[in-house]
Amino acid sequence: MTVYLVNPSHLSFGVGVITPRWLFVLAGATPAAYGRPQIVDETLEPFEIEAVRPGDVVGIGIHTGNALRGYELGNAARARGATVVFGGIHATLYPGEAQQLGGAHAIVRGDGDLVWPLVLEHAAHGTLQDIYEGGRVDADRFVAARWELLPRGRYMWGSVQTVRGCPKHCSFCSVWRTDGQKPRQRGVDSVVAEIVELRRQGFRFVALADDNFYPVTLADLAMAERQGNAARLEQLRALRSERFELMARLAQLPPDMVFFTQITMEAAEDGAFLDAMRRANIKGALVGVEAVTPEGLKDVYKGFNESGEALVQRLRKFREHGVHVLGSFIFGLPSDRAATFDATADVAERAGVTFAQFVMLTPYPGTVDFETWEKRMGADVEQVAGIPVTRHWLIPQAQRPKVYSPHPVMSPNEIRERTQAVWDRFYSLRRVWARSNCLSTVRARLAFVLMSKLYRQMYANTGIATDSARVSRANRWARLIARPCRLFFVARPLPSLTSPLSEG
Ligand code: B12
Ligand code: SF4
Repeated sequence: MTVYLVNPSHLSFGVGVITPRWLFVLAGATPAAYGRPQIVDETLEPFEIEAVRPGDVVGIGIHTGNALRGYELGNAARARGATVVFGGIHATLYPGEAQQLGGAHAIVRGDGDLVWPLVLEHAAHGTLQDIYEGGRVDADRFVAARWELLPRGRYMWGSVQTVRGCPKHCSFCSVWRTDGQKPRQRGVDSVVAEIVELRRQGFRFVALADDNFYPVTLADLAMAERQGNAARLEQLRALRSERFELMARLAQLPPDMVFFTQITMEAAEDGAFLDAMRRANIKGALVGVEAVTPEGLKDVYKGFNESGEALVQRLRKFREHGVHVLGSFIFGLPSDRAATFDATADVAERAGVTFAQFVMLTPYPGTVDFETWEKRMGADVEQVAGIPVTRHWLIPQAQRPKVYSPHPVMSPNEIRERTQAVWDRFYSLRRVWARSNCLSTVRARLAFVLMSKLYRQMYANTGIATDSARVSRANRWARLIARPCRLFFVARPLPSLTSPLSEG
């Protein structure tokens, strides 16, 4: 019995940007008795389904965007006599769908780390259940990724998770509902061991695949103190000091390492934390700014963010402490008006963010926004290819419309055009070149310009429907430049690198 772990994608580029972590974690959770799991990442090459034999187990992990391709693979694997198991966020949210449309014999909901060996045992003995509840595994039981199974020369960035879950409750985000609001923070040793393994192989760029790298704010500590809640205070302090310990250990790794993470803007309150990030070579972080007005922040339940001038000052703090910001802004919030677009672009510029993304409000399954939108669309919702748009991920890729939350005064087209104009403005050559002054050599500045343009090209796809000619042009372009781009990210392998010792 061969165990396949498959990351579906309808597009393959030969080279991937970030390692899909779940593949290597589930490989780590696969007992040795089943042999070496076969890892298939379709963002590199399509799955050669002909290799699958009766009795093999094919594990497929899906998020909403790749669910349909996953179902195609599930049906094909089942037709070849394999046992098909689905997992991942989308299967967790819609287990019935994978059963009805994807040929699933079983679904794993939640974390796969601990339940996967049981699923394999049941598959081997023919006692498989329909659904397994993987739940939310405690941080000290997270399974480490098996990086020795990485195909050579294929990825630009490794990915290591240090904390899962987020205490906030933004309306457009599913993380707090699926991963929970209690931060599950991994022990320092296991995180560092994985990073060392990646650097040994020549990865110097590592994405810290966290929901929120700053899980304990100063306000949380003050609140616990005010409430006289000694146990909570101690717990929060322990989490916070573990963050500092992790960063101190990262700071001892080879100086060519570059880390990137996701963090809330609250971290700007804490200069010591930002300094520790800089020393740890956490050079950049995605900060969910979302909106620049108090009304916009209220729209998405993100009242803990600042707006206006205070926002500009908060974002500047990151730069002042040597941490670059990738600002993430959302357009199409109910309170947005025509003037919001320019106002947002102004804030992004004045705040000195190094990169920015401007996305249109999209109702993702599992979010509060999705529930409101689905209810509002009602029973006689518009259909494309016979499928209601509230199940847009089931519409064949070529016909799949982009789905946006309806707006009280602007049409999707107006929002799209205005959003594109903001991308054009922020990534104009003149502005990118001016931003590159954070670097000292002309060569580095030119590389910055190239990366900015690449980023803009990859993410500014805000079309209402997917134009297949444009997609295939963009794909050819991405395939062409992906290989040389990878060389920029890799370093000489350091096979004898050892883990830095704890300072304690
Ligand atoms: C890091 C990250 C990224 C990175 C790296 C992606 C990569 N190549 O790995 C980047 C920045 C590139 C990214 C991009 C996007 N992301 Co993202 N990302 C994440 C994040 C923060 C962590 C993912 C991760 O590595 N987790 C660690 C692994 C170990 O956990 P896991 O994937 O959940 O897998 C576990 C279980 O789900 C389960 N499992 C998973 N698969 C399988 C399969 C089987 C068979 C079994 C048994 C179990 C199982 O077991 C695993 C171990 O416990 C998640 C949030 C989250 N907490 O999941 C969002 C998240 C997955 N991303 C999300 C989104 C929306 C996107 C984008 C569409 C954003 C955009 N607008 O461009 C793109 C899509 C990219 C793509 N085509 O894949 C959403 C997905 C929502 C949804 N319903 O699909 C999430 C949940 C965040 C959110 N705000 O809601 N992302
Ligand atoms: S958007 Fe960010 S801060 Fe808000 S719930 Fe999701 S992970 Fe947490």
